[in-house]
Amino acid sequence: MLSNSDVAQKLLEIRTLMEMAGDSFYKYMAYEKAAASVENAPPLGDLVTAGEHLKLPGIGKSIGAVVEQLVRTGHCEPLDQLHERFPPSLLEVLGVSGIGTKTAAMLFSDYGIASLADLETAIASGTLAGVPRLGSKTIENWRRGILAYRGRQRRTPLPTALTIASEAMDYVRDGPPLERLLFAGSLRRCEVTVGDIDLVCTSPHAADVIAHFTAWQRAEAVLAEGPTKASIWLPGGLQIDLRVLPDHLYGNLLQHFTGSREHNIKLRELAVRSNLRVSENGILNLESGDVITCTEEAGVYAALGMQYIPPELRSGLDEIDLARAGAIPQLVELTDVRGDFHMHTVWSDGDDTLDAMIAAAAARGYEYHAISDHSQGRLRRFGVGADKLLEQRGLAQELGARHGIFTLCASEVDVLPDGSLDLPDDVLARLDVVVASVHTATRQSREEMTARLVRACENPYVTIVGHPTGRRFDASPGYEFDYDAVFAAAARTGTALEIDGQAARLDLPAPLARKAKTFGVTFALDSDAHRTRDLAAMEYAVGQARRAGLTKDDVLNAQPLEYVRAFVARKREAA
Ligand code: DGT
Ligand code: CA
Ligand code: CA
Ligand code: ZN
Repeated sequence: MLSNSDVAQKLLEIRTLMEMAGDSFYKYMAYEKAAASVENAPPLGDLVTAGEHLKLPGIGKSIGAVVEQLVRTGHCEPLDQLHERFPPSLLEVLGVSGIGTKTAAMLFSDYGIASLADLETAIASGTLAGVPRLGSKTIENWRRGILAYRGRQRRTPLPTALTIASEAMDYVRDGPPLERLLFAGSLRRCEVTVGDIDLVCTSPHAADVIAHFTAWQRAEAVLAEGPTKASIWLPGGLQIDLRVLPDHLYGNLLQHFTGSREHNIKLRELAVRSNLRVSENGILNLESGDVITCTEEAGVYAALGMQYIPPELRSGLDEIDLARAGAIPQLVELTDVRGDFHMHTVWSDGDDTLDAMIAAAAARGYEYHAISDHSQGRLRRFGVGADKLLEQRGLAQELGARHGIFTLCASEVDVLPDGSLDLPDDVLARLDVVVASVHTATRQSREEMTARLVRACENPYVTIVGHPTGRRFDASPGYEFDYDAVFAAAARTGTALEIDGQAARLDLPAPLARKAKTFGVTFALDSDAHRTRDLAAMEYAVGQARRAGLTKDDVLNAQPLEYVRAFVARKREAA
């Protein structure tokens, strides 16, 4: 059955298509009012059953009948009729700024443009050039509008966005003198994908900084440009917003543009109760008229009577209450990380040699790390089987000693469909650490997958379950299983769950890690690097751990090597 907001959406669609069809203002506005009314009504299913929906404001007999049809069947006559005239894909065209219903109707009737893709093709091929009343400037604006629309539809993975943000920041720093520059928004909060990149900057030469920014060669279009802010588009549709203010406002500016929107709304609501108005321009005392400006972000939180809240926690959930109670946890930091349990070499599917990976891990300043090439598996020709693994062990220890790091001998074993592992116990027993991951038969039923992961946790040799949900941004939402059952099993058996920092994975996702923590789970933050430079993905694992509210105590590889050894031994002895 359609929800209230689904019904409201359909009513708005009718409204728009009616306008396109040239119906009168009063006729189509009635649908807009009805949509608003439905949105604010109690659940429509109940109302319709009782015939009460006709009592809602703005819903008379005829629209009432449409609402009833929608609720009961998901369809309705007016919309079906309108769809015979205009394809649903035409609505996308209205998402382009500068194109209204009249223009969309004209583009459809005169040029057969029925979708955004059609419009893009028509612009690119010059079909629309020379059409009366469509100047080249209008068409150029549409082209930019399409870029903007596509950008809004598409979110960029955090690692990609961080790379681009740092390139943009390097470029901005190369320009007119500035004081401070940092990325804000969802990127700073370590959200796994970002809608756009927000940069905040302080400089006495705002206009010059803006002019330099919009002149960046990599910008495909300048979307907006004002004295203190600008937005540009990069090829592929990623937007970068830049805001420049004087340095004494840096704390206010950064706080405002870091968000989240929900966090800022809650903060503002709280402030209003003390007669304070919070914005990027300072905190205004509505009684005295005084403005508190903050050179540092912590000053904003202090002025509002609370503890500093790290960006990763600014989700609008419970962080403001915690901060007021002084109960914000001391989140784990990159510098707390003493090792990395998950990395591959050319022995399996990695790109770099054992020596190069060990040297690179040592260069990161780790105390220990594990080489965890894939095991042979039934399905992997490139894996490291039992014999090769024992050969690797001696070599790895030697190389580790040479590079000044403790190299643990590990394997990333496959968890087979029945939950058993693809290396025998006597081989596992000779490893320092075992990472067990699901790589095959990922479409099992929820029950089978749950049992499979629980069984993996129950295996005394499994130290860590690798990338537990299997989600990949480029490929898969991950397999389905009963999270609670697996978290409980991990906690009960002393098995760590991984937060895999690999760009495409970020798995466990932060909301699940937050939940797992409530079960008492221990976490392993890993890079899952397949080449030396990807060891830096540890940063992303830490970011997700922070979003989950994890502290150093929750993280196995934030502990000394003896602790890790004891963690492994405890589980083996318990069996
Ligand atoms: P995104 O870009 O969709 O991944 O998410 P954000 O959080 O980066 O959102 P964005 O880029 O629209 O704005 C960045 C932050 O700036 C946002 O989290 C809060 C603040 N902000 C920007 N515009 C507004 C506004 O109109 N109202 C409020 N309350 N906050 C705003
Ligand atoms: Ca943003
Ligand atoms: Ca933005
Ligand atoms: Zn792996």
